[in-house]
Amino acid sequence: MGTRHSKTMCSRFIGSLVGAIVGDCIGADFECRPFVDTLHLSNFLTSMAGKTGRGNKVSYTDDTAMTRSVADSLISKKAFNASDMAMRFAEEYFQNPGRGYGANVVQVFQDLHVDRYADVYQSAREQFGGTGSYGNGGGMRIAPVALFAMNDTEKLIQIARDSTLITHTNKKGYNGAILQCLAVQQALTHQHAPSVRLSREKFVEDLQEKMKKIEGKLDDANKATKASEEEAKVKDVKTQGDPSSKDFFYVEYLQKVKTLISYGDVPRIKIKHVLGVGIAAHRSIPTAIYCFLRCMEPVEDLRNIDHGNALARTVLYAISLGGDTDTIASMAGSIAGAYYGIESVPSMWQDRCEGVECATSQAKELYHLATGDTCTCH
Ligand code: F2R
Ligand code: MG
Ligand code: MG
Repeated sequence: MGTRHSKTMCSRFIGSLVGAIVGDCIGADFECRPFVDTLHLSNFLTSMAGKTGRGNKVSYTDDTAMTRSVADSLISKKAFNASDMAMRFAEEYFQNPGRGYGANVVQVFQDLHVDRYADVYQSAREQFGGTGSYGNGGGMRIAPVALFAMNDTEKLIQIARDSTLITHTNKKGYNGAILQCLAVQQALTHQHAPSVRLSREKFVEDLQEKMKKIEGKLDDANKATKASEEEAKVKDVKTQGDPSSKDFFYVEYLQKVKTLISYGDVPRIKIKHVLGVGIAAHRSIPTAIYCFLRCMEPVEDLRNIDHGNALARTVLYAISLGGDTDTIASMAGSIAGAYYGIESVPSMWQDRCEGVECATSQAKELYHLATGDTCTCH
């Protein structure tokens, strides 16, 4: 297919998956802490740098384990295949259950295994008394979908939704994953031009435009589960509230992101309060987008550990907010990596974080599937 896409695009593919990994690996040590002291974070990085020889890697968690399965499935099937992806999620979990999975998603893996993947959407629909999970587990693993469907937004939205529904059927869960996927796509496809900086306001407005269409549409997620339209409506009433109601939930969260960005240096406590740092998709995915946009500029709170690299700043800032640090840093890292490319991921981080080699090779395969070109960088 020629060389329409430059080496830089390939670097951005790798940057996105590796950016996600470094966020997960470095953030994992701080998960669930209400506050993260930047001195503590700085000490952690120093001890990470000092580790040499065997066993010097910082481990990844469920975020990366599931992202790897999404990428493997898309690469091996060259399309979205729900059964294949579900099987990969569950098998990966049973091989390595100690990666810090969400409390309820484990039940989905067990049901999938027992039912032998007969209906891969059934168990997730039954979670939380039929309301489905709104955890951020869909968003945390979605980056490979953005790479795979970079050039086709409709396909991207469809795959993001259908792949998330395997575990998360609550509207906030799967629409959050779609939002995160769109943010990675926008960062990836933004044309870098000398002296033209990304407009942060426009970045958010473009996402709002897309989410307005998604949240304004009658909910059709259950079609993906092969239920009839009527059944889907009944289920929606039972599980999500009135399916004809159009709530612009994420559009409103994005408005808060835009306002906070316009304020400049806002104290971290305010970000935690307004956007959240929790395990719920809606209290973490807009936060990750905010972290990426905010950290295009220096952050006063990070002055002791900021070495001027905007990608590193994004990951460290996300962790410094506390709460669901591995996941918010991973999602913010995947957006930042898609924008800045692999060259911006500090080499010590690449060297010390588990799974970077695998992510690099998956990114190259996804680049080939998306563009027809061979990735020769890195
Ligand atoms: N699980 C964790 N962290 C906990 C501590 C881990 C510790 N460090 C360790 O090593 O063990 N992190 C991982 O989970 C998050 C992703 O979770 P996911 O995949 O969305 O799972 P789940 O179980 O579906 O949802 C998570 C929790 O959200 C609440 N919740 C979701 N939907 C709900 C609903 N409809 N009603 C009420 N609550 C709902 C529940 O508390 C779920 O257990 C990432 O942070 C990942 O890193
Ligand atoms: Mg995790
Ligand atoms: Mg987490």
